Amino acid sequence: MLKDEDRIFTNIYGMKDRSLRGAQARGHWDGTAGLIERGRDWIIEEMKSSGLRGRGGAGFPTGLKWSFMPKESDGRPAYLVVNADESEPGTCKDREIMRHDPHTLIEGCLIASFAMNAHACYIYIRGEYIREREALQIAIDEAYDAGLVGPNAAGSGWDFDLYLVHGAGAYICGEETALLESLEGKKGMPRMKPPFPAGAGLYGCPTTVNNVESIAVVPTILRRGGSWFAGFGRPNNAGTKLFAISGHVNNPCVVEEEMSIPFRELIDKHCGGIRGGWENLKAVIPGGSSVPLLPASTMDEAIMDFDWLREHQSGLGTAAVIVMDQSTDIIKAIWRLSAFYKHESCGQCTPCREGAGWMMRVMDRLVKGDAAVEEIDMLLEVTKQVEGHTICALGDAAAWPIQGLIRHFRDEIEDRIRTKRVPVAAE
Ligand code: L3W
Ligand code: SF4
Repeated sequence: MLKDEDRIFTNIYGMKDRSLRGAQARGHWDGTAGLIERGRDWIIEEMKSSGLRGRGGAGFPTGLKWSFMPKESDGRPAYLVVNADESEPGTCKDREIMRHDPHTLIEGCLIASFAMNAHACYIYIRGEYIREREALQIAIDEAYDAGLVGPNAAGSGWDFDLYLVHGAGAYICGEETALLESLEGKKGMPRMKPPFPAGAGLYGCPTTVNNVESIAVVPTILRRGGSWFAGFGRPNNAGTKLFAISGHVNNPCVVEEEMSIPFRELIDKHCGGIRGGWENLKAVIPGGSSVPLLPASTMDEAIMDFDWLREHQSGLGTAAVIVMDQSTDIIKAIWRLSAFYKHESCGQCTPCREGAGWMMRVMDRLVKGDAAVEEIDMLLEVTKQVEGHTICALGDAAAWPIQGLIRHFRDEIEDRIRTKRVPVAAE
């Protein structure tokens, strides 16, 4: 288990003073100018050596992403955009950072912006996060008042402005290019990639989009060294990580742990075990609603990191761990996700727009057992027509949960079709 002194988030439970004074007393904003003085190349190399992989779901190496930004300005300004549009069902880790540890994020914004030659950073926060927006704005104002942000930020010689912008409740605005469209004042619809944002992002300028947690860990990584961070977890799965655990555990929570922690240890140490005991576990969605579920038998051995979960046909995603016990109507649970993705599809590409509705309508009937057994394979075929054939990852996200359901719970679907016995809650 991670020791307290190795935790980056010193106030994730909100028990301490989140103001600037409190944050500084816990070591934040310590020697920030000195880190910046060491220069861009040093910062980017240190981030590469830390092994940090993006915490927003895709796990793309952060240092590598930063190195895609132009080294010298070609006349266009560069931007850092922080994706705080945390909307993936089950995911509530960035919320805790913004509520309780906002200065960790703000200091990270300054250092990361400097590393990418950006004088401006936008934090795009989901519209529903009203309290988080208030907490973050108070912290940004404090940082301006203290000279940590603004001209000659933190005495570093770097002029830096930080803007907090809020969305209006669309899940798709968490997709990085839809987010940029929204920031530009347009309808939040994903762009074709390439070009990636580093080549042409906000207002057509070089832009890096990073998740809140990815940026908030930067100052501590640089203060302690990339090799310190790389010392946690397994190779290619480095660092400490926030896990948001919800569902049928005794104590749902958000906790910072070592990457690659066994699933059983995570649940026993931090959540007081599974409701009704381990034998009552049915299935787990280990990384937010977009990744396929895994049955209890697989979770017995599970290692919570990118590679183990990928090798077992799931993913770490946002590390939002949704635990379901035997009382769960698993078909209805996945139907609910299908309804979500259908609702959130922006509709600009046909496989997603039509496929998401089609999949949801078949799921509607499967929940009631009102289908033919052959339709299970037909549904699977539709998920394969959607997967990989769309502009953004929402199409995959609509397909994968259904694939996981069929892979692991086909018997249960067939049984419902044959017997028409529907759990009371599913009616
Ligand atoms: C330059 C290249 N840049 C990739 C950059 C790219 C992006 C990052 C990852 O989706 C996933 C999605 C959700 N040159 C590059 C390059 N990049 N190749 O690297 O890119 P990508 O395309 O792998 O992923 P993505 O489109 O950013 C993110 C999944 O995460 N997810 C969670 C989503 C929800 C939240 C939330 O609520 N906070 O994040 C869970 O699984 O489904 O698959 O920056 O530009 N050659
Ligand atoms: Fe829009 Fe869906 Fe296409 Fe993404 S995959 S661009 S959400 S229609």
